[in-house]
Amino acid sequence: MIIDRDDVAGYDVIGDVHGCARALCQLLQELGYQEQHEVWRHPERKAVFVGDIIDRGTQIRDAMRLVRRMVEAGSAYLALGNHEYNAVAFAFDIDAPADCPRRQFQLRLFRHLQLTLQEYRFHEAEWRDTLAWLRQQPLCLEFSHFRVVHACWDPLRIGQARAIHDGCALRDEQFLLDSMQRGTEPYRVVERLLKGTDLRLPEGMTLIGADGIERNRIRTKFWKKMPATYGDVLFQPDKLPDEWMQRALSDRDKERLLHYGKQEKPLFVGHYWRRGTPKVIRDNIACLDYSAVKSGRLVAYRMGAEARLYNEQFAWVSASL
Ligand SMILES: [Mn+2]
Repeated sequence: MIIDRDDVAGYDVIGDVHGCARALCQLLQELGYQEQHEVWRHPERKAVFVGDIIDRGTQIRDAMRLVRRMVEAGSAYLALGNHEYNAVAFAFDIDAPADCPRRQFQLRLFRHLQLTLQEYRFHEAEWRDTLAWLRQQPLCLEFSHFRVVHACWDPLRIGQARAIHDGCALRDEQFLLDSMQRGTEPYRVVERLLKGTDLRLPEGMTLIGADGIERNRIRTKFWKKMPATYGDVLFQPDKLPDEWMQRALSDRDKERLLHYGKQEKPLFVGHYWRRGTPKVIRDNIACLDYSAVKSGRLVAYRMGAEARLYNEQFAWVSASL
């Protein structure tokens, strides 16, 4: 979705909320927003959410309602995260037989959605309505001087997403169905935009993450020019053993990676579970996910009209409220 005609003084881009509604209220207040008639507004600014409003936290429904009200009232935008995608996909056309590959795909999403489904269990109609609303929201946002996507800006995949309802691609039933099938273009669009680039670990190697899940892939940077080793591109909280960090990338590995150029518009992402004090990755890339929920921070970046990003523009609250 392209937004070039907003009459505002600036935007407050907000990282993964993950059900931390109380922290979100506190952050909005610190940014100068006020709640009027159940909608948080700023007299001259708008908020932009990078996605992942649901799952993990304890006030998921409150967080979702708050964000939806802001978007519907025109005081915020939402770009979908992989968790919203999971919720939409999980619930879509669930009558397929259990042995059909799409149903298998949907069932694998369940473990991520348990807390959300639990909070909505006595609000079924509201949940269905929320899912229908999420399907109308975009997978990426482009403003005149900056961009927002949950995990990775890949021009090819962004173009494919935009070709369908101006980036609100989940509105399209066939896109949504195909996105649940490995190897299709919609599957690649969703994976790339909402989960980023990754590399498969060498044959037989796996890594057990802090979340206890065993993986054979690592999340990677999509902005590194001419990387040589796994260590050059690793971008996730779980470390690799030293000898893997120094391992050379093969030509095939390099083909899987991307390079977001230094001259591109500033880009905001969430998704990556950062730790510590928020700072920019580069003067045109900032990640706003600082692990809200797990005693991390809920982070915003106050974007004005400037063409570059600065550490001084971050604001945050502790999200272990
Ligand atoms: Mn997230």
